[in-house]
Parts: sequence; C-alpha cells; structure tokens
Amino acid sequence: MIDIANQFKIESAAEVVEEYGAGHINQTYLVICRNKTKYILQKINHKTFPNVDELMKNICGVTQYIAKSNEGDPTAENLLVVPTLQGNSYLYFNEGYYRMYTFLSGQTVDTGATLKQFELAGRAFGQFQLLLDGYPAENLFEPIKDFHNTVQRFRNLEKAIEQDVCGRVAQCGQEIQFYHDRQSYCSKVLDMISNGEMPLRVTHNDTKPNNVLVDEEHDKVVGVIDLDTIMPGSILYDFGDSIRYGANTAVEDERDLSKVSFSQQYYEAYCRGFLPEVKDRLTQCEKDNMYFGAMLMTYECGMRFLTDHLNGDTYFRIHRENHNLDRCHTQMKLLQDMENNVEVMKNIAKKYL
Ligand code: ADP
Ligand code: GN1
Ligand code: MG
Repeated sequence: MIDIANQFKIESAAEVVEEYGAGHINQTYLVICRNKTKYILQKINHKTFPNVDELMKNICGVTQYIAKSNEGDPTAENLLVVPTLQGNSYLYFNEGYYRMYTFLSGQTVDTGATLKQFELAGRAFGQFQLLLDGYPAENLFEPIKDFHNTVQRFRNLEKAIEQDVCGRVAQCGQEIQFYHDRQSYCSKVLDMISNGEMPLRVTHNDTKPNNVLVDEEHDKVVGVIDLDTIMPGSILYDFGDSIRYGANTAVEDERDLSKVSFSQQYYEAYCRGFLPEVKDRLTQCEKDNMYFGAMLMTYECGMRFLTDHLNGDTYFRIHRENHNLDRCHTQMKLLQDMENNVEVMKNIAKKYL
C-alpha cells in the first residue's frame, strides 16, 4: 500500500498506510507522509462502479466546481483529487483501481453524535446543495443506474425472492411481507418527478452523516465526502437518507431492536441545520413532501439490505453472519416508528421551512 501511495503526487514520501473509516463500499486507507501530511487513499469498489473513468470525471468536475465556489473563503478546506505521478485521476494497479484525496479535518458524524454535530451535518449537506448550484447536470454520468429508483429496487427484491440463490427466502417471510405491504411507497416520488411536480437537482444521494466532516468546537462545517453517487435526484433523497441513519437511536446494524427508534430530537436538529440553507430554493411540492423522503429512504435501504441478504451478501460489506438481515430489521423498526410519527415529522419540518 505504501508503494501504491507513492504513485501519487503527495507532499513527501508515504510512511504509514492504515485502514480507515467505516464505509460499506470502498476500501479506505489513511496515508501519513514523512512530513506528517495526511491523505486518503481508496481502493475503488470496481464491482459497484465498473466505469471508473466516468466516475472519476464526475468527482473531479464536482470537487473543482466546489473549490471554485469556495474561493472567497480562506478557511475552506477542499476535498480534491490528488493526481498520480502521470497526472491521472486514478491508478490502475494489479487489477485494482485506486484514488487519492486530500484529507479533511474534523469529525465524521456517526450514530452517537451530539445533536449539534447532527445539525452541522444537515448544514453541510444543505450548503453542499448551494455550492453545487448551477452545476451542469448534463455533464454528470450516472454511476449507478436507478440508484434511488425504489420501483426498480422493489423489482430487484422480487427477483431475489424468485431466484432464492441461498435458500434464505423461507426464513424471511415476515420481512418480505413487510416490504410488500408498503409497495405503494415505491412510486410516490418517482410519479411526482415524472409528472413535473418534483424537480430533479444535482444531489449527493448517499448522505449518511459519516459522509460529512464537521468541526463542532468552532460550530463549522468542514466538507462533504464520498462523492461517488452524485447525479440528478430529488432533494428528498438527500434529506431522507441522513435522517434514516442519524435520527435512529441505535446503530444501523443493532441486534437489540428495543434500542432502535425514531428520534424526534435528532430529526429536529437535522431540520434546523438543513432546511434553512435550502428553503428559498425549494418548490412547495418539495417542502410538503420532505418528511416522506425519510420514510422512503428507510424503506428503500431496508429493502436493499434484505435483497442483498437473499442474494448472498454480494453488495454491502458484511462483518458477521446475517449482518444484512440485522440491518434490514433496524430499518423496518425505524420505518414503523416513523409511520407512527408522521404528523410530528411534518410539523417539525414546517417549522424550519
Ligand atoms: P465508502 O464509499 O466506502 O463509504 P467513503 O468515501 O465514505 O467510502 O470513506 C470512508 C470513510 O473514510 C469516511 O466515512 C470517512 O471517515 C473517511 N474519509 C473518506 N474521505 C475522507 C477525507 N477526504 N478526509 C477525511 N476522512 C475521509
Ligand atoms: C452505502 O458507501 P456508504 O457506506 O457511505 C450505500 C448507501 C447506503 C448505505 C447504508 C454506493 O453507503 O446507498 O444507504 O451504505 N452506498 C452505495 O449504510 O450503495
Ligand atoms: Mg461513505
């Protein structure tokens, strides 16, 4: 890994390379150079992102655009792609694809974060939306087709049930029923997009709060990371996925479901950070349905975990047996809790809109 790190234009020779972070998709390493400068080295998940060339064009375009928008702010830290010694945005080595990023300071916002940190995560994704304002969406390649097409995600579940490659369907009757019972959620936003009520924007699409860095001490946003899934989408997806992850009182893979619940307090903290940043640009339809983004993302993500469990865990990295099924269970519990709190969710969002 040290040899790989030294293939990039870094400030001084790489001395330490260690595994870093808790993402489910890429393999991430922290690089520490002789002069103590830090970088992030990633082995790109080539199975998830087969077109690395186009993926990196997206990321270079977006990071440069944001850096330009930040030019007037001397305190801004920019996420930038560090080129290889040959001047490329990634390195192909031994059948693997690697990229290097500048290291951003601050804390990622994970489960167990303070309310303030979660509010800052909201502010970060809200500001991200503003920083990308005007970005030419037609230049964006779609790295994962139908990423938040929940109707397609439902079809994928159906296919997994039909194929039953691991013989797990028989044990997952209740979970399958749960997603079937709520099939009507799938097309709600897509229908609004196709009939022109809901605009498409350049969105992040993977707004787990551990994809953001904040500086709580200085009440400051550092930046947004994990830009693999930037593409046109609804702003409901960005709002919703953060809530799904961060307004859960337990971790995403908690086995003790009594610990899992929807936190109104965390939901409100995120609304306080995110909505004031974006509200002036939102349409009435987006405002009215923002809360539903949280339900939809919780439904969709749980369904993806179940599908992956049935398919034999080929997508999300697992660390124990039935890990994806455990993840699915937390999303089911959380969604039920949200369903019991719809009016509360609507009212809180309204307050910040
Ligand atoms: P994945 O797609 O696997 O989630 P990420 O790009 O989110 O990969 O990186 C995984 C983790 O690595 C992040 O949650 C964060 O903790 C850390 N990380 C990634 N990029 C940076 C960066 N530029 N600066 C600081 N930490 C980073
Ligand atoms: C993945 O890459 P990461 O760990 O930030 C996934 C998201 C899911 C999330 C669930 C590209 O996010 O869509 O919501 O896991 N990213 C991709 O934890 O599929
Ligand atoms: Mg990530």
